[in-house]
Amino acid sequence: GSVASTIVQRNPLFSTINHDDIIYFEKILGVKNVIQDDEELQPANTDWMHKYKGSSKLMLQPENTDELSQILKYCNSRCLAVVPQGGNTGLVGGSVPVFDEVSGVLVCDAGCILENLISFLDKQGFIMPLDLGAKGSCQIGGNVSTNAGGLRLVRYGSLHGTVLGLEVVLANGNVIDMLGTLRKDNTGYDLKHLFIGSEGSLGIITKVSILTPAKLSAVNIAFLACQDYISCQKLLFQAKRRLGEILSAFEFLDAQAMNLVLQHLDGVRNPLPSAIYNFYVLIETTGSNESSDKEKLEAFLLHAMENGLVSDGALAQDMNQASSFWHIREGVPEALMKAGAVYKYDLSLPVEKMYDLVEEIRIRLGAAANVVGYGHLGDGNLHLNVSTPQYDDTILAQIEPFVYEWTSRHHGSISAEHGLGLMKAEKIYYSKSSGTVQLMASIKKLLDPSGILNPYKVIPPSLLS
Ligand code: FAD
Ligand code: 2HG
Ligand code: ZN
Repeated sequence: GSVASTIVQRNPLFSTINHDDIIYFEKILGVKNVIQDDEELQPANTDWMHKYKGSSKLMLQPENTDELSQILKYCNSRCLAVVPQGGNTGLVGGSVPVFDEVSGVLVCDAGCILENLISFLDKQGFIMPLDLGAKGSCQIGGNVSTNAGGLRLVRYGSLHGTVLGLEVVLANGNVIDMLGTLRKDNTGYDLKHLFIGSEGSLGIITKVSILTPAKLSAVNIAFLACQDYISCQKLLFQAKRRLGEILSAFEFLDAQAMNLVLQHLDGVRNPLPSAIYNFYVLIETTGSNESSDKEKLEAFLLHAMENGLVSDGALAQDMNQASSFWHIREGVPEALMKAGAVYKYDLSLPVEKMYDLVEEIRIRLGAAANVVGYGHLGDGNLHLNVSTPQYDDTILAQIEPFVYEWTSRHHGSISAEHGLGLMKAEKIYYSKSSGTVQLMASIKKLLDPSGILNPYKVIPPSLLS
């Protein structure tokens, strides 16, 4: 697809990098971790969607907190802007883990790749409380900074619940040790929460302590088809009651999303090929007793079929099949990327209203676009994606501000889990009151008075000048 450029006027208060800066950074980090080569910078200056382009001339790769602290202190004194970056899988514009087996608390560096943490814990009989399609490249520091939701939130809750502590470096280089490992600690303000989901705008996370659930032996996955959206809703209602404590994921995709995956991803097979259905639902259960869990799931499915909620379905018979079901759901963003240009919206909405928006946008855009709805139905989180051959401002004008106004009218959130980034910094008022945004700006000014951390993002820049 082509690139949609978002032009940001550079803040003239920021300095530009000079030769002395490079010498200083090389002294602290060593030559190999100070990168100026255009070819090496290019991937870091381009987001996962190839939609936003940066123009940073320098990438620094600190290897520990102390190095990061020294370079931030220097950048702050020189008024050099800094963009924190983890795995660069964000969708809005090395490492030694330590583990306590009894409490299940993992303490690790922010640069740990999520999938490596998952494998590390697997050997100890634990799992990460979050899982997402980008696990192979995203880093736990990036996950915490975006407060990533993902596929298991319905069971284990958000990172505001599972992150027990953080080490953070502030813009002035001060290292703040909040790396507690306690479940309960009501001594004063719980400041780590400010950094969870603040998208690198208040400080850089260097260490994370996180509560990890035990790995349970019985995991079952069903891939189901529903003919209409009301059946998906009823199925969710039933799943919460009949599967209760073993429900670990409830995801959905519509026929348009399914078609994209089948068309664009190699080796994907439709588990329910006998007919075309309007919706597909993936349900996962995780529990400790194989036979009783299976019995529960089968009784739930039988009831759903008898009541006409489910038109067809398949239960994974082995690990390969289970991962092939997950691959379909997790593959939607990649399939969309391959299909061309994408307008992405990540919305929290009341479940009963959620799909009305997809249908309304479909009517607005007609044949000009492929409108796709999928996401974390169990959490009330819709991923509305509009796919077109190229970026086109007339299409954008038909989607925005309509989609934001619609969401605001239904008391939803314009960013359920991806954050605001550059894309939505100016849209924050659709979901937050002006008093709340003012308070956010005051906190930003307190922690980062020169505004060097992730400029132009999260908070409308006009509030910070
Ligand atoms: P980056 O993209 O590098 O950075 C993201 C933001 O965090 C930036 O603002 C950056 O400045 C900041 N940041 C990064 N590291 C730090 C740090 N150490 N300290 C301070 N700030 C930092 N998100 C979900 O919520 N749920 C999903 O299910 C989900 N699935 C995805 C699937 C795919 C295929 C892709 C590409 C993305 C998906 N995402 C999902 C988006 C999600 O935000 C990221 O995947 C992930 O959380 C970002 O981690 P990262 O290390 O790549 O961060
Ligand atoms: C997912 O749930 C991610 O697959 C990405 O959050 C959603 O690309 C999207 O719209
Ligand atoms: Zn998601």
